Amino acid sequence: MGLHYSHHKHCLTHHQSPININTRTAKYNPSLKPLKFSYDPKTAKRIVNVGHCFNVEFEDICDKSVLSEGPLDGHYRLCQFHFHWGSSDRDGSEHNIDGHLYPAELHIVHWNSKKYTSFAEAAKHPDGVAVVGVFLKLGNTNPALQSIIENLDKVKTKGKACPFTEFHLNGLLPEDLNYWTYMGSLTTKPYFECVTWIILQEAITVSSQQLEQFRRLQCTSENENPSFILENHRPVQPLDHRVVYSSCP
Ligand code: SG6
Ligand code: ZN
Repeated sequence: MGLHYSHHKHCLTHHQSPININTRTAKYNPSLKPLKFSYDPKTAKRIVNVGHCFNVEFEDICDKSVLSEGPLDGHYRLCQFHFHWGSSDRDGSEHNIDGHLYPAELHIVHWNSKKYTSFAEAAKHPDGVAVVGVFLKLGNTNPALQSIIENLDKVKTKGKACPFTEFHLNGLLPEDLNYWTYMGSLTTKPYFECVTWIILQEAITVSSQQLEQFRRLQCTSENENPSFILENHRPVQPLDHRVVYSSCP
């Protein structure tokens, strides 16, 4: 008798991110609550060039800036946000919507401070991390984004950081806070399956010139031959048996 390899294959779970979101098969879940963003501008700390993108870091030693409600149980503490973009304005987002890519995607990263004591610990658990994804579509210069972009000159090369305080992160959120949600992973190494993804349905705008500034950042250190961060988005992963829920019908 042969072994049932196909059975074995189905036992492995693959809850990786990003995914393509099919808006017609996403399931409306009336028990999903509206999201509650409580961000304190004072917790913004610094911008760091991490080589494959730049992170805007927040002080996360206490629950001053938190995300709660929505699909979440308890509150999740804000620790950083970053963007994914592409080598041209035609692609760049990680999540796809009905096979369509946006030119960029903002990820606002939070960790479960009710259950865990640090991001590193939280990332080892399926309920450890919550990431809010916001799509960027081509349009007018985004003023909230401009204050970040004006600082990118100071973090041109890998490893550089500059202070960045008093930032109103709410300015990067769209008006309509309806969302899709599903369980997935970090989109970079170590790809831990620890993320409750919350993808906002309404996009914010970015200008082509602003996207160009992202691509001027270098993935190389100061003393190396310059090479640029032209793109940093992971391709979509299989949905498998997962369900994507929508907060609105
Ligand atoms: C970016 O995404 C960040 C990096 C890491 C990664 O590359 O620069 O800090 O973030 C939370 C974390 O480890 C994965 O985060 S993501 O899944 O939201 N894209
Ligand atoms: Zn990301």
